[in-house]
Amino acid sequence: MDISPLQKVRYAYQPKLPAILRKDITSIEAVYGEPTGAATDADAVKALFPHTYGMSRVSFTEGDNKAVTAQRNVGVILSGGQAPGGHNVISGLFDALKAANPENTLYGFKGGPSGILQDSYQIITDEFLAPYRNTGGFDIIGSGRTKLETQEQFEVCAQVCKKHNISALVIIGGDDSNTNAAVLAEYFLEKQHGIQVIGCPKTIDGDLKNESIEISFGFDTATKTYSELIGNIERDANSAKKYWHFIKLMGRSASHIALECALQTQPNVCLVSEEVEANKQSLVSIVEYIAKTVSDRALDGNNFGVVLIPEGLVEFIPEIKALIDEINHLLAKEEVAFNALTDSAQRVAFVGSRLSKSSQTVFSILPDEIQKQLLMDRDPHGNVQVSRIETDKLLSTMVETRLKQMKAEGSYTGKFSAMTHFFGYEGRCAFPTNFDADYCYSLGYNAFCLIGSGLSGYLSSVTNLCAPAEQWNAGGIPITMMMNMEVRHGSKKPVIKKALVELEGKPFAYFAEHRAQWARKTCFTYPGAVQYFGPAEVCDRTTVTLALEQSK
Ligand code: FBP
Repeated sequence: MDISPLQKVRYAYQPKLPAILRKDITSIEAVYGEPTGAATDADAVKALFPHTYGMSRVSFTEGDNKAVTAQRNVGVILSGGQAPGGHNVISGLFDALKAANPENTLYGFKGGPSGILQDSYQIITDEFLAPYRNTGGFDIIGSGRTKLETQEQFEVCAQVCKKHNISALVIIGGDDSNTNAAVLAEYFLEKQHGIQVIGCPKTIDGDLKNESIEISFGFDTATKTYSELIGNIERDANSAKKYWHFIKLMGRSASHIALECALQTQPNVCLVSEEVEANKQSLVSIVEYIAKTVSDRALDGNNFGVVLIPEGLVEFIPEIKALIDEINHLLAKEEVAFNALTDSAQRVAFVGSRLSKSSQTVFSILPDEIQKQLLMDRDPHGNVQVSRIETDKLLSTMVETRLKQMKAEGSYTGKFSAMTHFFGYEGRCAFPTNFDADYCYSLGYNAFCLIGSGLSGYLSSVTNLCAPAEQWNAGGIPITMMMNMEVRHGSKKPVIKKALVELEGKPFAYFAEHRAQWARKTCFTYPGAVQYFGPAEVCDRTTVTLALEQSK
């Protein structure tokens, strides 16, 4: 592998662990807290998870755990979209496993969950792992979006594990992958296969969180990477003073990424999907709001600005949400007839003619390209692939049209020239920040401690993240406590409840307090590139979201 100078020096970085995980691994003991429930729909979740529902929270403290040294083989799977730090989860897991017993073996299943189904694996050794430590990406073993959901698949997993004498699996994934981890843990217990399952909270989207999972890994690095780019664009806009930049940001349904980037860069507009939904804002009113901001700034001679758009926005605009729901049901019901059509115009006509009157009207005002994008394949979990819907272009085009009307009416006199961008993939494999490097290594190390304590159906939890790493707490929470029932592919399923932006939360409140000023004036802030070496206040700072959430 050809390596860059930064990659070379990052190999030498020693990730920081919480104090408790720095102890001799045989003296890290699990302490059990209160039994847990579910996010909502407790009875339904309990009925589906008789062996893993209601388990207690766990924290680690100094004590005695000689049992951790028993020889064991562990399998690891990277699941779903890339997030910076995945390699460090594997590094932490590997180091803990070898600290417990040098005879232990780590199997990395290749290409995501399909790797275990196909028994495709890589034995992780120190030499193999070395070039991946503290680097971004999931290329060490690859990732994938195959969903482990049928009993047949679970049984294949059990047989593959037995073949290699694997007694524990670590699944590194987001909400959907950890939902699968919980179902698999339940199945292994029911069938008495003797295979533990532990999840690790991954996703740049930041939507897998609660009080025990303060943030999913990758959010820190991804938002800092996007914020650097947004800051650079803001400075360009403020220098040339001739463009409005519409920037769509990855993040699926939740607007955590857009909000965090807004807090870091202070753009003129940042849409927050959760607020759009709460206020039942229509597409037309969103366009009106942006057009008004553009025209107000034009009064001051500022024909430039920056608009941030969360990628999931369309799903939260009430009339478009209703349209998407109808399309989802329709595509699930008429899958065969729809898939038989190969021409995209025919597909649009097929769907258009089967919609309710109100959804037909909404569908018809959308530009052709957006209509087609709404019909693209669902992901394996039945979600619309929001990252492929060009909301940035939709909004900039509609704002331009509205400004032309305003000009004709005499209420707008400025110049409007728009550029569109989408920041997503460029943030998912960046070198993890010091925070993500430390956090991920700790999550992996901690995952092995949960295995060594005989637990299954737990999510690795490291908390108190605004404090220096040595003060972090380590433990685990039952995955079932994050679950509720939701409609997927047309029927109700138990899934981890997505954590959306809370409109009563401190990060949104701070944004709401400042946005009018950021809209009219030019208050851009320029975060600059992620720094790996230098003063701690630059290199080790957490996100603004986390800092505000944990502020007293
Ligand atoms: P995960 O939920 O799997 O972590 O996905 C993160 C994500 O980057 C989303 O923000 C985005 O919508 C999606 O992946 C894109 O998926 P793909 O990589 O399949 O294009």
